[in-house]
Amino acid sequence: MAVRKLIAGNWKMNGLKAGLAEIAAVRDAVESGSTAHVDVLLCPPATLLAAACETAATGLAIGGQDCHTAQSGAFTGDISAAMVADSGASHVLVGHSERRTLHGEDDATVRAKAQAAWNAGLVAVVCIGETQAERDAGTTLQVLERQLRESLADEATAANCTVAYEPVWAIGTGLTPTVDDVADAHRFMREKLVERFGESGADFRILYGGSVKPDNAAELLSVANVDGALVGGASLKSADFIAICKAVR
Ligand code: G2H
Repeated sequence: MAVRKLIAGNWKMNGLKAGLAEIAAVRDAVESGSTAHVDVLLCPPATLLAAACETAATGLAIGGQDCHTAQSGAFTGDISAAMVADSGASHVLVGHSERRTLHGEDDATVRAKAQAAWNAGLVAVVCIGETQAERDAGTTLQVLERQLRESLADEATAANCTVAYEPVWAIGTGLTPTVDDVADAHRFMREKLVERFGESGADFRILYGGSVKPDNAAELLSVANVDGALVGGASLKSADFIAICKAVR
């Protein structure tokens, strides 16, 4: 079954209230029907979640960038999945490589965060990907197999979980893997999902992320088993992000 593509924007630690105008512009593009062939998601910083949900109205989904494993408690500065959901958001990213690297999150933590997301009624976008050193060592597929196995709990379904493959060395660097490398990685992840979840493994979305831009989006998004994109830097400007949405064929 062909999976409807999702274009997701990850603003990371960028965006003040003025950035709501960019969200409004994406909403207008969605409402105009010009992106009707894809689903569109924006993940602004936590401070903008509630306002972004009000701005987005229907047709444009809003997500958080992270959540804690617990639903509440003494965790100063953290945000729970329940809080993300309470803001009106429908999705949350978990296990982004910047969280794994800069905050020491391992697969078990990522799995627990995804489960917390599901308990709060959110779709978890579970990020995985190999580092430059792992790539150089030729262990990309082993890393992806381990991260898929360990970061996804058995309760994962195509409805509550989206996988985002982001080669760490391609994030924010302007470097992208070759189309053949992307095809090999996505085919491998698809096989692993089907092996584990049966036929429904074919319905999981597998996004590609890492330096997706308007000028490379069409090529990357045409690769088999690439069911959308997770876009960082190029999601900050609505014109670029909308161009990427329109690049999907
Ligand atoms: C990867 C991606 C978005 P960028 O982190 O998650 O960022 O598109 O800037 O490489």
